[in-house]
Amino acid sequence: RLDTDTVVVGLGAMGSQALWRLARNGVDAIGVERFSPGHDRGSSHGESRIIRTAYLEGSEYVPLVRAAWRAWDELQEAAGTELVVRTGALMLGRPESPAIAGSVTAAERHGLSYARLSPADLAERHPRHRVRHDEEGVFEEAAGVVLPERAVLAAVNEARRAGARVLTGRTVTRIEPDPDRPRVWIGDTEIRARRVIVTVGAWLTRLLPGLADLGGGIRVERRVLGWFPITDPLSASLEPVFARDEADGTLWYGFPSMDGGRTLKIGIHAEGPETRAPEGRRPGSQWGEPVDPDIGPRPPDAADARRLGALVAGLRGVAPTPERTVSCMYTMTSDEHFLIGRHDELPGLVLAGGFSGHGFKFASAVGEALADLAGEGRTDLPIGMFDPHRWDG
Ligand code: PYC
Repeated sequence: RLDTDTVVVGLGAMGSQALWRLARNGVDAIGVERFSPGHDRGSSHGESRIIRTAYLEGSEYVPLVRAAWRAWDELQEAAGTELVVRTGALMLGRPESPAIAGSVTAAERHGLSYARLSPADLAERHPRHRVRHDEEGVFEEAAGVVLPERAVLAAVNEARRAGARVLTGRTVTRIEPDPDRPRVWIGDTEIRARRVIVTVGAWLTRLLPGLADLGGGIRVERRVLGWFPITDPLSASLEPVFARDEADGTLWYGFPSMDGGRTLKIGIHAEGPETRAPEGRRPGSQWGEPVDPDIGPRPPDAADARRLGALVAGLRGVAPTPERTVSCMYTMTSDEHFLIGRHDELPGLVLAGGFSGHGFKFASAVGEALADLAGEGRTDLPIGMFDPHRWDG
């Protein structure tokens, strides 16, 4: 049996950051990871994640993105390694699309600097993107790429260096909530703690089945991404990350080359009309193929490669056949906002999950908030909108 102050179950994006913050605060903490940190079996891999500030998913997120930028800087400094590459971001779509209208609203409400770009401006400044006459762009400088595997490894290494114990290759089989002494079981091994932070990504409702129906249901879904050969560099400088809202509701995104100009990565965040959200879901919310996280998402097939290749037609100087494709998991909430905090029916536990495909950029601040909640029971970080009780009558 092991005893500690705080156990962190799951050391992906969020848990690794929480463990580092706890250890840095001098808290005795144990982190448990089913695979090895930086693995590709969850939702914290794939080489690149977007960070942007004019948040199209809701201007309420802007204070948390700002906290995340600050917290990423703190980890970069502690670890002495680059985890965030600033590239700027380009949002593309029709003026009324969430990518354009949502980004402009967030920027205006928070006084963020941005530029609206016409098709002619785009042709001149961002020739990679082929847009139609009725589309436009919003460019913001305060954006870039977070390096996910590196970020997880840096946080776990720094946590270890600050005194955390890290158990890898160990699967948590049960968590017993308790207001004073919750317990975590790894097979027959029991860990007793004052608090347990649960950051298990797609496994959230496996470990805590009582949450499965929260807010109308938490669902794990498949998504695909692909790396496409660059046939024309078009410019010598690093291109911005981008997200593009198609007229049919498809929202896809991409990154500058992270391999010296060889390939460019794109992915599909939300599909268009053929997978429209069922009644009661947030408009624009898409429900993709469900995934059993123990089995993992179905590998990409030829149809996925063709679907990605069709989107790449919107880019100049990129070949239409991917060099590599992968599938990954999103853990969706019904309103696509995160779950962070405590739940009355799970005393002694602090949760973070349901990141709905847009959480990684916030991991640095979420980890800090989780460590605060486990320690003080409260945080000054702006996470109120992610309260797991927000759907309560
Ligand atoms: O949060 O920017 C984002 C994003 C892009 C693709 C999936 N999430």
